Amino acid sequence: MQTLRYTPIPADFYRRNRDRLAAALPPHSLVILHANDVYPTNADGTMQHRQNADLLYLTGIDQEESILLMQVGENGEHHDTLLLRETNEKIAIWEGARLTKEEGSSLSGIADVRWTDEYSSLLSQVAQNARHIYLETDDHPRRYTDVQTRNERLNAPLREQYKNAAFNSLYPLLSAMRLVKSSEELSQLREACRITGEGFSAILPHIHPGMGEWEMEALLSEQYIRRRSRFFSFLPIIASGSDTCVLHYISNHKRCADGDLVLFDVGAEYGGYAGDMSRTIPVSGHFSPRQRAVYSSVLAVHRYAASIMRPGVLKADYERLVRIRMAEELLRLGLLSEAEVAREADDPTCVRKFYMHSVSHPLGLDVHDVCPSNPVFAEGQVWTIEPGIYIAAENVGVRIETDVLIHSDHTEDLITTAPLEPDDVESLMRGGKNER
Ligand SMILES: [Mn+2]
Repeated sequence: MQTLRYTPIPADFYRRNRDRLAAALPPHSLVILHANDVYPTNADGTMQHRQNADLLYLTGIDQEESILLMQVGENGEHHDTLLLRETNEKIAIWEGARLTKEEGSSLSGIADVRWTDEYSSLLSQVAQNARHIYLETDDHPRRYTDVQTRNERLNAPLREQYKNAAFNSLYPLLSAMRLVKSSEELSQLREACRITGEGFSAILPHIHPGMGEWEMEALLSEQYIRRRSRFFSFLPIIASGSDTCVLHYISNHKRCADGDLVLFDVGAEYGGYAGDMSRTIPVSGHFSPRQRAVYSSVLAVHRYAASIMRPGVLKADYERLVRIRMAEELLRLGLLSEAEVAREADDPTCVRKFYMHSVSHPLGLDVHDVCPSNPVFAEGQVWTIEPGIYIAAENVGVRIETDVLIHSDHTEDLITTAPLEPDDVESLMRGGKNER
């Protein structure tokens, strides 16, 4: 299906991903992967469909009720079947036609495409012979929900039905694969990051004291959607004053008072990939001396983190080194004492009073993308770098976040379209008007 909104990744990428997954599986494995549900709201309402990221990664199919079956043979050769929801007259009139078999095949590179009404009979044929059955489980360490996913619900009876097969999770394999980005993914991520920064820079000249946080959100969404982003890649955080210290503030309902900082943690989604950027600005257009001091400390920690994010470094060691560097800045700002820092010089947990989160997470199809536990940095990975200092007693919260691609000897900032230096923030906010 032709989409003019964004350029899809060619089918060869999805074919390669399935080849690599199959090569990692033991002989006579069966992979079963379902689309995510369309989640209900109230009455006859639903949320917008959000595709299962692993299914998207292996097929490129962004449609509800889709299913991928992969039958792996003796030597990694595999036969793949894509099952799609068939369009009927009612669907065509109310929702618009769904993918044809030909469209499904050309997007995914899978030759064997069928309608979902064949699923039960096909599954019972192929599952009988499988020695290993690989299912989707969401093992993200921070996942917390009572809601059962479509994969969990539809796969639940299989363990009883196919007692001779060994059941395994796809999560460790796919999270390791998804951590290193291909050139096709990088071009989508670069575009998501470009839009994220460029849209933000475009609204800076229009920000002034008294403006509502929601009005900034409205300006930003216009900038993103005009640039072909489908929507924000996560609920945008636009927090002024005391709420700059609320890490996941999303109500965006206050007017900004003169002298406030405004913390933006926002991202545009492009072609299924997420941008994720934080910038902190003075709503008046000028940082106070204290705000500038805190900003400069966060920026110094940010630059340090980028300088030590190198292939071969253990993520946990990197986080610890950043905490040590952060302690220096918190000392300089008068927020911690020498004694507090000296007590745990190797890993000063006292910094947690003013810096409560970790500095980096992987980025990709998901904003907090999947990765194996205890990851090691490597070339081709994309991570955020987002230190912050939050001083609730002073209504000063500053977070600065960029998205970077790891190279052999440096990290490349993918968001070059938004200012980092405090002078550049102020100058963009003046927007050429020389009011100073
Ligand atoms: Mn982030």
